[in-house]
Formats: sequence, structure tokens, C-alpha cells
Amino acid sequence: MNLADQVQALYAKYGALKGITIEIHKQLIAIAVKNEAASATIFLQGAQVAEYSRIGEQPVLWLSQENDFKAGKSLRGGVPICWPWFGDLSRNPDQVKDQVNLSEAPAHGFVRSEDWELLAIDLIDSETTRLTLQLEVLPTELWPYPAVLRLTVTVGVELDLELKVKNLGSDAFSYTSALHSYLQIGHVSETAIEGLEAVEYIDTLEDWQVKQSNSAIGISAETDRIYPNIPAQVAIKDKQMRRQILMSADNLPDMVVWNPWIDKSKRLSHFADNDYENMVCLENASVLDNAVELAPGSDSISKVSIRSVRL
Ligand code: TA6
Repeated sequence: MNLADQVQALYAKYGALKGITIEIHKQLIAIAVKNEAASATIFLQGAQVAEYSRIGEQPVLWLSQENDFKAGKSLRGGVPICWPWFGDLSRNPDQVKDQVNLSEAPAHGFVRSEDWELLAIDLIDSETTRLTLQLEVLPTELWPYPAVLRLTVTVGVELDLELKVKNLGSDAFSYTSALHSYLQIGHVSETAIEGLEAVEYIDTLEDWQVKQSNSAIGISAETDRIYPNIPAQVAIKDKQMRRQILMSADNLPDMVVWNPWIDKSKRLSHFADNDYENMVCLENASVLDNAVELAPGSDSISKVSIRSVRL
């Protein structure tokens, strides 16, 4: 079905719903949501929440202004879904790595560039809208394990993303995953990350050494850290925007903290040279020792809640 027909079918099904608009961004289709609490934009490709704002407030999620909205290329920004592996496959646990042909493995898995099906839009109340999207993962040479992924996005006073993974095959498989949230900040020099102080972390930029910072995290250089087994909630304190963004998760025990800083910003696709000043990624994840093994027929549900609170 071509883009116009897809949009037509979506309008027929959901166009009459209050606050729902079907949008075309070049080669991609998005669902725009607006209710009394918030607005959001969810792209069918990758089931990617690209935007989320509380009504009358600055965006909570950061989205690159250099995206070209091409089919097959995940947007830079919002909340990309990293599955069935996080990051560079070669740095994944053996039980994940050995399942896949390393030579063809894109960073962060493949589901973030696939077209997901919109199953439902529900107007829960005047402040809450829920979208349900699904991706059937058919066996391929790259990933031979049939599965179905379902993402439930709840747009309201907070943004909730719930990802359910079900193993449809007759063999167990293992995966790592992350909800790779890009968060909008006023300026990196006036931002601190609280809640990870007591957690040892892996510094992927310094030979994966284990380190610990005993104070709130400030960012003043390229930062790419894996914090295993984090506390229930992590906060970004944003002095300039006079708010904090609270990140809490269920069944995603780890967090990756990433900011590309100056040099990597120049090398990144769809990323302006100074974009590092206004974003930081806090990625709730299940990686390394927390890789998930899914038995045939079983499922795993993980969830992230993102809430913006005025300081
Ligand atoms: O989560 C951190 C990270 O793995 C960084 O190393 C950087 O590669 C970032 O993800 C973005 O990855 P992407 O493939 O979306 O450009």
C-alpha cells in the first residue's frame, strides 16, 4: 500500500478522534496527538515517539532538525527502540552475539527502522491518549527467531512507553534492548543528572573501565556510560529551563548516559555541530549481564515513564 493509501486508511479509522491528526513527513507517516495535558508525535516507522511536550511547555524530548524522514532510516531523536541488541553487536554478551551474523548487524538492532502497525488509538480521558503499535518479527537470515513486539504509548501528564516482546518460535532466544530517550535540555553546562551517584559505571570511551562518580553527573566532555542496576528513578535537573525530567522504569535495570560533545557531534548523521549543547540521552536498558532470555511462547514487558516537573 502506498503512502497516500495508508494515510487514507488511517484517516478513515482514526481521523474523527479528538486531537488526532495523521501526518506525512516526506516518506514517513506519523500520528499527532493532542489532549488537555500534552501533545506528541509518533512515527509508524520504528514506533518512534519523536516529540512529547506538556501543553504550554518546552519539548521534553529532543528531535534533530536535520532529519530527512527517509524510509528505512531511524530518526535522530525522540525515543528509538533498540532491539534485539543494544549498540554495537560485537560488544554484546555471547548469548546474544552468537545468534546473529555479525557482518550485517546494524547498530541498535533493526526494529527502529521497520514499519510498525498501528493497532489502536484510545482516548482514555481528556488528558490521556493511548496508542498501541505492533511489529511482527518474521524469521530472517539476520535474526531467525519469530517474535512479536507491541509498544503501548500513553501521552498525558507523563509519557509512558511499554514494550512487550513475545517469543513466537520453538527456540529460546536472548536479546538486549533499550528505549533510547533523547531529552531536551536548556544547556548542557547548566544540567546535572541525579540518582546515579552511587552506581559504578562502565566507561565505554575509556576501554570499558569500571568507574564511579560520587556526585551528580555534569557533562563536560563526550560521555558514553553504562550504569548497571540503577535506582528506581533518575532525574535531569535543568537550571536554564527551570525543570527536572524524571525517568523511571520497570524491568529495564540499566541506564546508558550519552552526550557526543564537540568532536563526535561533527561526525554524527542528522546532528548539527552544536546540538550536543541541548540534548542528553538517558537510555533505560537491559544490556550486558541483564540480557533477557525468552523461552518459547513466553513474553517480557518493560516500561519507561518520563515526567517533566517544574523546579
Ligand atoms: O547509546 C549510546 C550510543 O550507542 C552512542 O554510542 C551513539 O552511537 C548513540 O548510541 C547513537 O547511535 P545511533 O546509531 O542512533 O547513531
